[in-house]
Amino acid sequence: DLHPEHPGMKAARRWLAGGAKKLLIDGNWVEAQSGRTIEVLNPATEEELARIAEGDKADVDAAVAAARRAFDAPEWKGISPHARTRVLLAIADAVERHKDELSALETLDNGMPTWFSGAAVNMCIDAIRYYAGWPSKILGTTNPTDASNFIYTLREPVGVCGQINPWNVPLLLVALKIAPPLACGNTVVLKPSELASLTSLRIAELAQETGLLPPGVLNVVTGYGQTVGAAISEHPGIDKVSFTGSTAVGRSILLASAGNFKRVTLELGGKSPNIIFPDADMDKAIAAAVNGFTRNSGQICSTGSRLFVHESIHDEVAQEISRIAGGLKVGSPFDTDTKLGPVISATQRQRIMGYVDSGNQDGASLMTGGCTLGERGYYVAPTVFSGVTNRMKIAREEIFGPIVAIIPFKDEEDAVFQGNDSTYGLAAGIWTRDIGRAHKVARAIRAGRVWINTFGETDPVMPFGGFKQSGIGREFGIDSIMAYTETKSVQVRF
Ligand code: TXE
Repeated sequence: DLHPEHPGMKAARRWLAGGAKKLLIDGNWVEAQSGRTIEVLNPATEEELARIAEGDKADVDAAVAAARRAFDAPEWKGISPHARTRVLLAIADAVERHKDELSALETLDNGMPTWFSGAAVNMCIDAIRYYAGWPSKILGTTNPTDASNFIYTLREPVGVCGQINPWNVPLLLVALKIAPPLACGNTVVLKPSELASLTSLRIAELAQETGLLPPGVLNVVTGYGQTVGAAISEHPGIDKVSFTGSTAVGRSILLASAGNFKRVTLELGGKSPNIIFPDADMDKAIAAAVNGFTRNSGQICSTGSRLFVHESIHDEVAQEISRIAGGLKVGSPFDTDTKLGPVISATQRQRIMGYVDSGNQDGASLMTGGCTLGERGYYVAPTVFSGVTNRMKIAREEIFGPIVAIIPFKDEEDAVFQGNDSTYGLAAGIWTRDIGRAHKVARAIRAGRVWINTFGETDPVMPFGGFKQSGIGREFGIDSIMAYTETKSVQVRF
């Protein structure tokens, strides 16, 4: 099962054959101090794919010390913004040259279909290049005052940044956690998810190979959340922590970070409403709704997991969505016609199946799916529940699997009320041809990102993050630049 037909497979296998993957600390690739490693499984075959170093608190300490030295060193602190631009552009170019290899590696590691890992590498490159443009545009202000004064502000880097990532779209998230802090002149200690660390490690290798990053500017410590992740969030030597992952872990990070009042950015779970009004372009709305919960097998924080459909069309839309979703090919992520690969792990598959049971018990109608598929690999069929009420567990909790809850609504006010009736507020979709209604509902929905007549698109120019329990702060766009800098105001009395 080597998939030689994938253009990046040879290079990916060659890299994997290079032995257990190490930690990047102070510019060197080193084993964990404990010498321990973690077995990484290919979710499509359940076989060992690689071993990564099992870092621990001692390794985090070493990485933080290196990152602090690098932050204070003139080779990084004193350089021109144009030099930081060149560093980021060189990293983006290196990623681009290894695009196919990274796509193959991501699909082996995470199980996402190659069409999605290919798109994710492109998003990664775009995001790095977008932030490569920022260093020379991070402006302070000159502030009005009287004739005896001069007052201005500077935006300065925050310091050492602890970056904790999940496993769902590592290629995009590694760009988001590395490029903005480096653009602003910070240094980084990155912890990818123990379930999917490989592309982050490979990109860190490529970044080091540019020869432009002083040692300690970028460090990577792989390992478990309870050890490496907890050590980062508590560490007195870390100035800021940025975390993407579950709401429960986000809460523990916020508590742990209070010790030294770290700046905190949290991008957490969602239960995003996607609302179809009866005047929508129905073919487009339905196609996007299916894509909105099946893409990456629903393992995306902004998955359109609550689909609100006007009661007058609920039954026919539910039928059509089930027909399309039920026909999507679930299978080897290397088959070019596969739409859904496996989910990340046996544990995740079990959690998802628990929600199928819950939907059935609560009396929702199971229209299609509701089962696992195949004998090997963590495959779950696209699953549609219709006639769901917003009070059911499948409408309240983040499932992170290919399951949609279709919920009828009466009118605009009801759609907004039910859409907002959630502890989450990450994203929302609105489908209507009425431009006034589209903007009115966009304002009324309490979510960090709203799509009108589209769903699930990502662009580095668009800030992303959550209202309510979906997080704190925003990433992407200028918001990341603000999040990775501190304001200093300076007064000169003549
Ligand atoms: O996420 P975790 P898991 C949701 C989704 C999924 C569920 C579980 O519902 O089913 O979370 O996934 C690190 N201190 N999302 O368990 O645990 C961990 O090692 C510091 C939604 O994989 O949040 C990993 O690097 N760090 C989400 C990262 O946190 C800790 C994306 C994320 O893992 C830690 C992922 C601790 N105590 C999961 N414990 C989204 N919406 O984007 C774990 N980690």
